[in-house]
Amino acid sequence: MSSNKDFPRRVLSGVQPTGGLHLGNYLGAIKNFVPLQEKFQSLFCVVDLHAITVWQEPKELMSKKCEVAAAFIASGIDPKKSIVFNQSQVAEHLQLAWILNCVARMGWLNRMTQFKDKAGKNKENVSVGLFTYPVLMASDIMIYKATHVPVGEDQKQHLELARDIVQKFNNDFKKNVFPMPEPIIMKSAARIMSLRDGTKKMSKSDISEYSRIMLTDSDDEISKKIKKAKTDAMPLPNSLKELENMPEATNLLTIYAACEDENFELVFNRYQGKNFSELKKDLIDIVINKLSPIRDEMIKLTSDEDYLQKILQSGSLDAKKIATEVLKEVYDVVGLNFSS
Ligand code: AQP
Repeated sequence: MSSNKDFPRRVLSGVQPTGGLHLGNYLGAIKNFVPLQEKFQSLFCVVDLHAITVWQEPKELMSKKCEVAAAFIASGIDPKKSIVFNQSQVAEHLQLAWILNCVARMGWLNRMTQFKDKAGKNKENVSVGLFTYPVLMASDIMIYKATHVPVGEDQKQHLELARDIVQKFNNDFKKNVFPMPEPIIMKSAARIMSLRDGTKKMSKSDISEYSRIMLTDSDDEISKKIKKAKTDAMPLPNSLKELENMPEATNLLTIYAACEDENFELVFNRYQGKNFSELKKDLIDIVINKLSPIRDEMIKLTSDEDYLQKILQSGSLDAKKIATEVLKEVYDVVGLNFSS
């Protein structure tokens, strides 16, 4: 049985360098990392080994990693308070992942909906890595004995799998090696949806650029994308009940509330019965206010890739110190270590 009381509280989360970060990544994940670093020992990771489960152009990968590091720092993550690092530079993630592959069950992985969504009809032709991705994610968490994992709602199922793996590992080896990782999912922005279709999550891989606001978008681009966002011809409804069948309106109000750290219902009350043009006009200002300082800082930071690489390298050395100890303990427990 797992109990977390014997473990220091530690946060781990990661973002893939798959090319550009959007408002969903920011509101659903990165923004929430910032206050956590004040309360917990925190590790924030650029997960390039996850990114290469689908093709990544080798020449572009380093810049993409630097862009994620820049987004972390520009959003308020302080590399002096948190460990900001690069997954592939800490090989222990992979060593533990293999052991966890031997703990996780095929049936568990077969249930992962993100694999089904991403593989689609092409199931026979996608990489094996895309299928085992959630085991590597469990390893990312467990190699630091992380107790808390802030993620967007789309990652909830993967986190549940990580919890199953923790439980089975501790039970199989009859030792409380790993704490049970708790998800931290901010209800207010758990799932930011596409601006073109309120039933689909905002995502980098959507073919329409108008579906997402990027952290690097200019004020003009933000304004154009919000103006073009899908809405109904009718004004906003007068009750929350009617809003339930309006995913695009709900999404715009969610973005507003999350950017302003305001209660969703209060924002709704302000705009109920009004035309969408009024909501959109204010939302443009709010999103620009929130994102433009981050974008400006990101532009400054990404102009000095050496600096960002140094942050990632130094963070990776700090992360490795924790990971080496945990892996040694795991090797002992599993019976893989020599006695001298
Ligand atoms: N739309 C979203 N709303 C809220 N949170 C989101 N996250 C992603 N999209 C949304 C959260 O962002 C963190 C980092 O995600 P990631 O870039 O590592 O991978 P992802 O979830 O696969 O992002 P995308 O944009 O959806 O990529 P593609 O299109 O490649 O699948 C995670 O905590 C995630 O929950």
